[in-house]
Amino acid sequence: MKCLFCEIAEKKLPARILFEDVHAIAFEDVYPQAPVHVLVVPKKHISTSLEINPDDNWLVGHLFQIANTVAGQKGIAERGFRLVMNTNPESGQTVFHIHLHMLGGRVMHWPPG
Ligand code: DGP
Repeated sequence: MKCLFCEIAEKKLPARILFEDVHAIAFEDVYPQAPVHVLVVPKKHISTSLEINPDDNWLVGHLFQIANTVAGQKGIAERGFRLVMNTNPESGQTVFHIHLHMLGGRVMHWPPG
């Protein structure tokens, strides 16, 4: 079965791309849950956070750095933003290719529900 985020990373499907390098891509979430809702996605296919290998540790750190960059571009770095990675169905994961949600532009609530 085709992976949605692999297809976006390969430009086979459209997305509003905000950042891209050889390792990762960041694009607007199509169902935004906040004024800023960006998905930061590695180009390497990793299904869930449970499949992150020690060799991928740098890549996960890279996703956080990209999220910081995009938060700066969006002007919300100082106000604050939330980074979330869902793992498996009870968390709400629906796309099984890891991605960091970067949410901001409004006050976030806790617990997140
Ligand atoms: P999660 O539930 O954590 O697996 O997050 C998946 C996110 O992906 C969800 O917020 C909606 C978003 N999404 C689903 N399909 C598409 C799509 O085709 N394009 C974009 N840009 N986002 C999508």
